[in-house]
Amino acid sequence: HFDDKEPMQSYRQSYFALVASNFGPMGAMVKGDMPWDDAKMQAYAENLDTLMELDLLRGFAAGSERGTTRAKPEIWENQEDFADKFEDLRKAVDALDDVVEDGGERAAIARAVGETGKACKACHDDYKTKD
Ligand code: ASC
Repeated sequence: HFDDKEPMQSYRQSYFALVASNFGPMGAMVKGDMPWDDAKMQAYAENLDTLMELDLLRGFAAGSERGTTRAKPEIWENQEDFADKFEDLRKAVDALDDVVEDGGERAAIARAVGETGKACKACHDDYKTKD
């Protein structure tokens, strides 16, 4: 069944894989671990913005707890806070997409990437196990 535990775990893990494969290279460009490429920066920002329109919370439906994943049980005990943190990520990505789309300075893009990374981390700190 599509709403069973394992399909929902696969749904959210696939979602985060897409987020990470777009945000990862943006972070790498900011850190100088990858050559800066404005076109790539724009494409990844646009992808992230599109991903923020998807319903992540469906992937954390009741009954889809942990299993072999790194999702902490606290997610299902603090659903409002969890949803708020996802909303914080959406806002950070929105600001990041704006600065990239506007052809912002690298320093401004770097700041927005940093703020987005903080939103990722705030949720991981509370709701994702270390390994
Ligand atoms: C990434 C990634 C994360 C976040 C996090 C930010 O690129 O895969 O989970 O950034 O490291 O602190």
